[in-house]
Parts: sequence; structure tokens; C-alpha cells
Amino acid sequence: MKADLICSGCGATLQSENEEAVGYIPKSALDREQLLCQRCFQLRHYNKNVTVSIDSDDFLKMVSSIYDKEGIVVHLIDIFDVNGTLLSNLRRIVGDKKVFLVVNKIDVLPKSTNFNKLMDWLEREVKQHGLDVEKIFLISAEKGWYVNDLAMALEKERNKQDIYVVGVTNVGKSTFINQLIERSTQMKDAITTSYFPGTTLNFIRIPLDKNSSMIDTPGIVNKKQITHYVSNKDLKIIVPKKEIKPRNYQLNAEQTLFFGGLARLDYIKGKRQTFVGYFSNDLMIHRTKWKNADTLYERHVGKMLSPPNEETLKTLPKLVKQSFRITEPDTDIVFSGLGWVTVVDGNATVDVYYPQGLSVSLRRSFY
Ligand SMILES: Nc1nc2c(ncn2[C@@H]2O[C@H](COP(=O)(O)OP(=O)(O)OP(=O)(O)O)[C@@H](O)[C@H]2O)c(=O)[nH]1
Ligand SMILES: [Mg+2]
Repeated sequence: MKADLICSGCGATLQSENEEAVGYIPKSALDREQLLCQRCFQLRHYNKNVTVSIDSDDFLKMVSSIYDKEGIVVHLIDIFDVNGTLLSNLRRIVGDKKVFLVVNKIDVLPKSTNFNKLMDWLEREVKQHGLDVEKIFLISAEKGWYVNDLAMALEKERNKQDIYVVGVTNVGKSTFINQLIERSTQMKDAITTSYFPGTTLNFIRIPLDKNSSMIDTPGIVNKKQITHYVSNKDLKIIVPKKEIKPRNYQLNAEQTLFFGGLARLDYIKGKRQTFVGYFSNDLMIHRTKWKNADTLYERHVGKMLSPPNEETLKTLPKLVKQSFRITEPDTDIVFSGLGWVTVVDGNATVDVYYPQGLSVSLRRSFY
């Protein structure tokens, strides 16, 4: 087989020798028009995840090879997990290229979102992460929202140079590029996308003109993302696919909310007030008395309090407690990658529990 055949779905070099290794394609599939490795084929047709043995450091090294190249950068992040997807070490990966921050998956935000407030918050977050970016765009790659505006802006800015699409796993890099391909060629799903992290395995070049390309890159692994600690089944439950429906709870002090069994909020002190949960609609929220919460968790985690399911429990770090004294009204408690709770009146003391190593933070609500 010629060495330069690559899978059009994930970018892996194709080979027909080792079925277990990356890029395997049966000899019989080599005469197809669109060359796809077996893994991409199975992801597309059966939604089946074939784990590949590539080290996350290799991905980082691979993407870092663009450091000295000419081009501009689209840094894609996920609006539902800004903390886990904004790369504060981006400059060490991409060098001093122009960076456009593209915030994806805005289709999952409730209609009531105040986008001005959201933008203000994003600008502050970017600064806090020590990043400087040319401009921030909000899009939905899947729905195609604002993708044209972004494409036009990039075409103007790139000065005939390449565009590198960079970000952590699963933020929607390949989905975004597929949208652009579909717009110019009508070809659907040219690149493989999936809800499993680590879908794209190598650079995939999509020609923009004779001399330049848009380049899809493998996702960088950020171990601070909850998505790396849950089973495939649980992943399907916690990642919102549709517009999030806010859920209201009137809580008195000494009441507890469980978000599945992955996160917990104890309302320790304060007046009766509203707490609003923004989580995947499929994630169950349970309310209980604070004094019963420990026992409930011990007895029911993995069953009624799920996700985590049994499989996730094997690898999930244990829940650790943090206390917050909230003074301002409309404060969000953000469980990175899982969702957030707005404390409407403020003036509350809360204890929150989240798996060790994953971040919980506060911010002004954007509703
Ligand atoms: N709700 C929503 N989901 C999206 C959007 N864009 C992508 N997704 C979903 O996010 C998941 C990951 O998408 P991919 O395009 O494979 O992400 P990626 O960044 O290329 O991932 P890697 O190749 O693993 O780095 C898939 O389940 C997509 O359907 C979006 O705009 N909205
Ligand atoms: Mg991809």
C-alpha cells in the first residue's frame, strides 16, 4: 500500500496489516471513493467507539508543531465548559499567531440567555486565563448558527494564510469544519465527528484555495474535564444535546440538591430562596434534607443517584467539599463541564461537592 493514503475521517495514515492499530482499513475497502478507516466507519454507522492507543502527550506534541508555521488560529471552546476548554497555555502551542476565540454549542443555552452579559463574562475569563484574542465569536457548529459570519471574518483576516482549528477534545472542531465544507461543496459529514473525546487523530487539511488550507487538529486532552472520568453511557446523559430547560428549586437552609451523584449542593445558611439548575435535561436532580444526604449518597450512588453508573464509579475521583459564602444576588455556582446553579437572592452559605481535581467556581449569572 502507498504510504501516503490517509483516512478522510480522522486523518490517520491507512494500513491493512494490523487490525488493532490506528488507521486499519480492510484491503477490500481500499477501492472506495471515500477512504475511511475501520474505526471511522464504525463510529459513523454504529456509533461505536473503538478506543485507540494514542497518548494524549502525542496529540499535544502534534498540535504544537504548528508553533512556527504561518497562519491564523481558531481556538474553539465549548460554552458549556469554558473553564475546561479554554486553553491558558495556547500561546505555547500556537506561537504568536492571530487567535480568534470561537465559543461553540450556544444552541444548548436557554432562550432567556442575556448574550451581552455572556460576552462580558467571556472577555473577563479570557483575560483571567492570560489570553489575548482578536475577537470572540459565538456559534453553533451543529446548527450552523453564525457560521457564515465567522467564515467571512476569517476569510478577511487570514491574508491567504492557513487557518488552524485548535482546541481540547470534543468542543466541535470537526463539526465546525464539516459545516464549512457542506456550505461550499454540499458534501455532508466529510470528517468524522462523535460524542466521544479523541475522534480526530491527525491533521486534516481542507483546501481553501490553491496555496492554503483550513486544518482540523486532534483535540488536546485536558484532564480537568469531567468528560474524561465518565463512561460512554454517562457521557450521553451529562452532555446537553438540546436547549437546557432551567429547573427551579425553592430551598430552605439545611436542604440538599444532588445532581445525579456527580455533584452535590448543601444550602447551609440563608433565607428561603430560589436555586436554578442549568444541567443537561437528562440529568436527574434530587432534593433531600441535609441531615439525610450522606446516608442517601452512600446507599444510592451508582443507582438512584446516577450518573455515575457502576462503570464510572470505578475511575471517578471521590467527591470533595468546598464551602462558599455568597453575598451578591444572581450568582452562579459553576460545576465545570456539568452545569451551574444560580443562587437568585444571594446571601447564602453553601457547601458544594465535586470530584477531586475538577473545578467549581463562582460568576455573575448571565440571565
Ligand atoms: N449541541 C451541540 N453539539 C455540538 C456542536 N458542535 C459539535 N457538537 C457535538 O460535540 C461532539 C464532538 O464534536 P466533534 O466535532 O467530533 O468535536 P472535535 O472537537 O472535533 O473532537 P476531537 O476530534 O475529539 O478533538 C459531537 O457529539 C457533536 O455532535 C454544537 O454546535 N452544538
Ligand atoms: Mg475532531
